[in-house]
Amino acid sequence: MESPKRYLITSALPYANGLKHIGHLAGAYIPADIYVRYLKAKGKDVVFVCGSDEHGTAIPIQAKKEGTTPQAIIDKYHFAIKQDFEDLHIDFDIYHRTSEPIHHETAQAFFTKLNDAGALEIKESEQFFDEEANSFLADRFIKGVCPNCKSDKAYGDQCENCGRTLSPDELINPVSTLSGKKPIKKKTSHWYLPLGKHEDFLKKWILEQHKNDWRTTVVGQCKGWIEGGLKSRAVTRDLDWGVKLPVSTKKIATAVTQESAEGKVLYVWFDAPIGYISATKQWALDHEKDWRPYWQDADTKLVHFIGKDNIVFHCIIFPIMLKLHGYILPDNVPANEFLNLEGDKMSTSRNWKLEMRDYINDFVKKDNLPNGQAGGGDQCVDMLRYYLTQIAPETKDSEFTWKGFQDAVNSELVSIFGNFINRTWVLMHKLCNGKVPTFHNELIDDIDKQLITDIKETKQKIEALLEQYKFREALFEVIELSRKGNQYMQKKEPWIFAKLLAADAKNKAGEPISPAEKEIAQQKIDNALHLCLQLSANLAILVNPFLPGTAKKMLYMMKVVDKMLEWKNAGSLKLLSVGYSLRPPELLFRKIEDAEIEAQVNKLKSNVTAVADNTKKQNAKPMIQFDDFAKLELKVASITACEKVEKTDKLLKIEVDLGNEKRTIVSGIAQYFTAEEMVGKQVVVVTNLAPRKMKGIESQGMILTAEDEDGHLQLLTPENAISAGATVR
Ligand code: B3M
Ligand code: ZN
Repeated sequence: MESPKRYLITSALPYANGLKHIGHLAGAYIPADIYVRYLKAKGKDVVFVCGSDEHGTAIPIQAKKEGTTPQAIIDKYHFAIKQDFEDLHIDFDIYHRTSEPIHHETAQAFFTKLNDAGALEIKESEQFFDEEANSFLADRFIKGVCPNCKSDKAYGDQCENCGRTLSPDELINPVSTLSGKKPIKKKTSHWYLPLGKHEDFLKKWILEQHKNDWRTTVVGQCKGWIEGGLKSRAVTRDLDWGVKLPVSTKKIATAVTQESAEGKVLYVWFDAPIGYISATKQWALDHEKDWRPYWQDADTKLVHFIGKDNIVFHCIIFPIMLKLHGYILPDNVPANEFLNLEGDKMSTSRNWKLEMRDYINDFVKKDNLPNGQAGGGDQCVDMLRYYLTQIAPETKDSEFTWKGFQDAVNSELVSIFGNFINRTWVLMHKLCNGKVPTFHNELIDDIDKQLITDIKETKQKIEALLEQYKFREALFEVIELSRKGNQYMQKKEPWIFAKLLAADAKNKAGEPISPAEKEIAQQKIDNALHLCLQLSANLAILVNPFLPGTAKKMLYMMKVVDKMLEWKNAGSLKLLSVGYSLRPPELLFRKIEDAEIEAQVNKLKSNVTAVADNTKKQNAKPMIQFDDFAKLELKVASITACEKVEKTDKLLKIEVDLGNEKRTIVSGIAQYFTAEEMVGKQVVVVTNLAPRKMKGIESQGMILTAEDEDGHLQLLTPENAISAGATVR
């Protein structure tokens, strides 16, 4: 879309269920922020929206973990995440919340409009249900083995390990995450969005229209989805946390009764993207603007910045919703791949991660220097923004290493960019009295001309790259231009001419330098520093979208106002007026010391060890020899009868068949299994355990179970049926 009238830029709404890490930051927030800063420098009409995603099963699950309410969780994390973004200079125009009434109303109205138009289907089906928790098991309330990668970290909506989007029915060995029990199936009605009906539209819109301007990784994923056959997707859930299903829904009467809308909420992935719309509405209210053109006028360019696990929602499902509603479609969805950390995937459960908050505490806040100083807060923010952009996973997964961070800062920011600015300032104070020197046109040479061309071309290159969402390469061009500045200085050698100006300076023939020669020497110095200063001003403009704190500091050193940073000024060689006096040099960046890097790597390792130790400690028992193990007699038993032991909560009396003998076993598992469901099961029994009496019944063995940290309990059952009495070893 060539020069649209306005822009609406969105970053994925983070779940308010925990702090976010630098992988999120690099994926959906820094690139969006760079793009928005660039557009704003161009004077464009642009609104940058984001906010917390406060619905879905992730929230009540976290509440359970922290022993508190979902409301307390979203309040805690919404403000914490918002603060982290602010601290890292991610400058949203609004950071909204999906728990706000304006969002609930917007999402409900959206649903009603689609439903009234007949765009949704209502179907009754059997869904997993947890009898103990009295809850249907959608999304993260159900867990199992991933059909794709076989990891056991797959939820009813997505596999944590391979990222594949799933439905509960696809899970192998599904269990409830609420009780740890095997779920039953129960009938319920839901509203579905029939994606298949929109296949032709998607094919044309993505696979034809956008096949060249969208990232290949994004088009590739969409192609896979479309060609794999688009199934209808439920857009409602039986849950009590979320946006309530609007009961005014006219269509209810047709297929289901009014009651079936009760106790239902919108699926989190139905309401969350509508969060972009409600955020825009709130922003418009706050600024006395009209929100409608941003979603309704075809002359608006909508761009969604996300991570690759959100592609299907932003490229397929939400666009269908937008089209059905009559809103504009995204012009691009520059999704990023994943960022790994020190050779491994980031993982919350293993604590292998670097949260934004960690970096803020250890760098941004720690130095405690005023913002202006090298190593002060602003500069630390820019060091991270720099490295995360330099390694942005734009085309494939990439990796954050602390050594890489140190190298990027020390050998690029400090040694190339910072060094150029510093040399320029030091020399202009030493050789030009701290004032912008004149440029003597008659002395212009090819080296000067080349630098001028480089400045102008770099601006164009960066612009073209940013328009294509190639942030890594765009940033590279900025550094490249400062490298050229260093090379220019090296060729011009103003310090050599400075020597000629000394009172007793002699030329090669050993004769005193004439006043005319001295004048030429000064003019050559002037020209070199004049161009270096104009280049510095250009660099401030070009670096501003990426490293705003650095640009701000450069403005301070140049004693100029923010207006200079307008993009249209880039390429100009008249940014600093001759004779204008500039502030003394200050370092833009500080070096990262080896000790800081070591400390971070150690911290990471000890975090993981702490988690592992904790797990170990819980299970630690002294080492045994094989003979000790061989003392156990373990056999497979078939359960033939089972009943609850009277007047107890926990005990089941279980009759088992061990092939050549029958036994009675009393087991404390009545809170996990009903007597009925035990019958017919095969279990593993310790058969040589000394009998003991419980509630007057002699227990002649022990049934083996597995229990996880959250107290979820499972029986150990052979994979396939086997003869009763089979030996276990
Ligand atoms: N909260 C998922 C995520 O953080 C989700 C994004 C919503 S964007 C509308 O990955
Ligand atoms: Zn998987």
